Amino acid sequence: MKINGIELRRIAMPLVAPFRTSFGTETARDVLLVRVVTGEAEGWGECVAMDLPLYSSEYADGAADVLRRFLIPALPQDDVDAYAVERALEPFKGHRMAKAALQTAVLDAQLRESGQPLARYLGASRGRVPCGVSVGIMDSIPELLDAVAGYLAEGYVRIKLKIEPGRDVAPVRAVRERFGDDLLLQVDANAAYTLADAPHLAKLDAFDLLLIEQPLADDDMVQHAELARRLRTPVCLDESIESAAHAAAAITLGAASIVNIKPGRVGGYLEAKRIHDLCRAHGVAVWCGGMLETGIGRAANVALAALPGFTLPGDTSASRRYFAEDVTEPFVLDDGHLTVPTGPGIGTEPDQDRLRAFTTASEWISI
Ligand code: NPG
Repeated sequence: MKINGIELRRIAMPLVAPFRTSFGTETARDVLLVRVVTGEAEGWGECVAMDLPLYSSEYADGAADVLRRFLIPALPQDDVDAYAVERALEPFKGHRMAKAALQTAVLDAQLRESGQPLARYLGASRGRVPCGVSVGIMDSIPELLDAVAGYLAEGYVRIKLKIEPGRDVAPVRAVRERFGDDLLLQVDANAAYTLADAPHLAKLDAFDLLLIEQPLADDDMVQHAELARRLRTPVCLDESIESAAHAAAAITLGAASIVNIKPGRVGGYLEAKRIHDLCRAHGVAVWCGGMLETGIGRAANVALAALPGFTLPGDTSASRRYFAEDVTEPFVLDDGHLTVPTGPGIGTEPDQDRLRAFTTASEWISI
């Protein structure tokens, strides 16, 4: 495959409600999209970097800069496919979210040229995936209970509560008491605690959670292993796992018994699949995380979540969880599940009118 050119496009999408985590509050999604144009097809990739480097070191303007300055110029001239992109970008350190967006756009174009759906290419084993929802930190417990009740009424099969010091045990207790023992419930700390909080975090053991996600700092693999020994609640890693090598280290150390896979965080779907395969071989459950993606990123995540090792419901929520209007056909929950796209590539594309309406900037880079 030969690439003629690449468009970097920015779109601004208002969120239906502010989304608060331990590191900040998102009110809108400023998304960087990558569109790869070949002789026969075009492919889309969504960069999951946020506007501020708070979740990780990457941010949208930085991703656009590294793409135009280093990554796109390093692409091979001919015989381009997703693996060739991965090899060409390998010398550049970090910038996994930027690399993932470019690799995914190339992969999408490649699969559209050959008429193959992404889910089949990755080895998916299901036509629909069960969906969980991530619930942001709320000002009060009644507000939180109302939000959870609303999501359960929509059909979500698992609830994830964002927590932070001071807003952890009480909200979890309230949700467990109100919705009962059968509710699949987990928490996500986004690295807000230290090992000194272990006795406090152990109080969550009483609530029979599926997991606690990323309690400690990203680079605290050894301390996560120590924490895991002190908790009954399984420890799941998100921010700490940026590659299959990190996943292998976490499994060896006992730092995680469950892994959240986000393709953007790990540099793309090829590495995401390697992490899935590694975890599956070790009997470690994985689930698909989310980064407030539009339908473009969501479509690809749903394909990944259909692989056999994804044994826990993911943060693959419906479009309306975040957006009143999505840039693609919206993903709609059906009995708590999303249907895996069956068209070539990611199986969906942006609606041109809506794309235009959301666009704030666009730049074309000829190859
Ligand atoms: O459903 O797309 C989604 C979002 C799920 O909670 C979610 N994402 O830490 O996993 C996370 C979190 C996040 C939100 C990360 C915003 C980065 C920014």
